[in-house]
Amino acid sequence: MRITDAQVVVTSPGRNFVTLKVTTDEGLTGLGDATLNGRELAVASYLSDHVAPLLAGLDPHRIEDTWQYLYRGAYWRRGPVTMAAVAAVDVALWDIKAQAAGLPLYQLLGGACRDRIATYGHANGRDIPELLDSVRARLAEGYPAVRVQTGVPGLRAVYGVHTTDGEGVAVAHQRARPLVEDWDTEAYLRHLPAVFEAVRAEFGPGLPLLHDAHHRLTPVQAARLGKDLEPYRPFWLEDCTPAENQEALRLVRRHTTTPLAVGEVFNTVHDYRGLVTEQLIDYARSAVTHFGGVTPLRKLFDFAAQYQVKAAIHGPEDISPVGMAAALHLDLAVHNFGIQEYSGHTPLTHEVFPHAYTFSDGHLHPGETPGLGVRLDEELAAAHPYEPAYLPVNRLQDGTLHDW
Ligand code: CS2
Ligand code: MG
Repeated sequence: MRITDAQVVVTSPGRNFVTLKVTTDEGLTGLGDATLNGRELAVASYLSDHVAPLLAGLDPHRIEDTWQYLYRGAYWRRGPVTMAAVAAVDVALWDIKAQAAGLPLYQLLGGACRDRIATYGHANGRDIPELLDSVRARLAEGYPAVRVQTGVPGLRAVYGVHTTDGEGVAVAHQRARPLVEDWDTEAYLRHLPAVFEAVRAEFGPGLPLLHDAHHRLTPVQAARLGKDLEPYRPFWLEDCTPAENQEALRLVRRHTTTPLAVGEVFNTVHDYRGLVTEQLIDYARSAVTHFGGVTPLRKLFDFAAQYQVKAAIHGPEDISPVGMAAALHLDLAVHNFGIQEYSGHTPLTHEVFPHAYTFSDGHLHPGETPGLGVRLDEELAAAHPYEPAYLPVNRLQDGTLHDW
């Protein structure tokens, strides 16, 4: 079998997605997700200008060799744009190989280690009562675990939470310039333990509760937050400090038993190495889409397993159904699975990407369709073209731009 063509499709059925479609001379086609939220066209160009011309004529079965060719061969290794592009090729080739074998991808990864994939959903509110309603809504949808995010008294707009003027987060994503949100770390640190106390009081000790700090704390602030949350037994504290400085987590770890999760902005195993071998984290959160594909993420999870670090793949709305399906095949096959983030997609997104995976009773399953089990309705995709959109930024009360 030979690759005959590779096309990039950028579509916006509610938000932007970048998809690579690899075609072969035997009629099989494979899909890969290359969506990099807010920087989509950089990856689209990387793929169509620099990668697609290299793929024609290659044997799609040679996944490892093609991965090494694109990673080592480029000289300029790593980085989110490169690794999202490499991921799209890798996933498309796994899709083709599994279709050729007549098997769902997870079977080629060793077969199922579990029957279904536990998820967590997002609950958020401008204040505690609104958050409690949101948790209730996630539980009614069947989610077995919930991430809780709230507004902070005195702040107008906090990421992931509706602004006080009633404007939704989704609107912010569609703006031609980034929405400016505000931030005050001390106010947040004072408020969050009360949020956890209220959620525990309402829903009891058994509900797994997660929280995402979005890289906004210093090491000592993160250590204090971890300690302050300990009485409420969080499932994890995510991205507590900026991602560039992995050593910060040594200080955090020394002071708290709150489990730590990181990795959604990491691109390679090298970002994790010390964190895993020193056992400074509990969950590795990279997405297939931003880590170079199924091939390297499987290697990371196998490495992490030796240190009791678990897989918890990033699954926000900006991972397309193609990237989500790839995650689910891995989740089913790796032994050290922890939990899968799942935010779902708009109904139109599900139509543009018809898929075999299912969500029921708070659990996902990739389905039994050969390959990834996702297709692309190209006509519908073309009817919803790219729309410029940015993630928000945040500034401190004095106007200083702060960490994401
Ligand atoms: C978040 C994401 O899902 C998460 O944990 O951190 O919403 C993240 O902010 C976006 O994926 C950025 O594109
Ligand atoms: Mg996160």
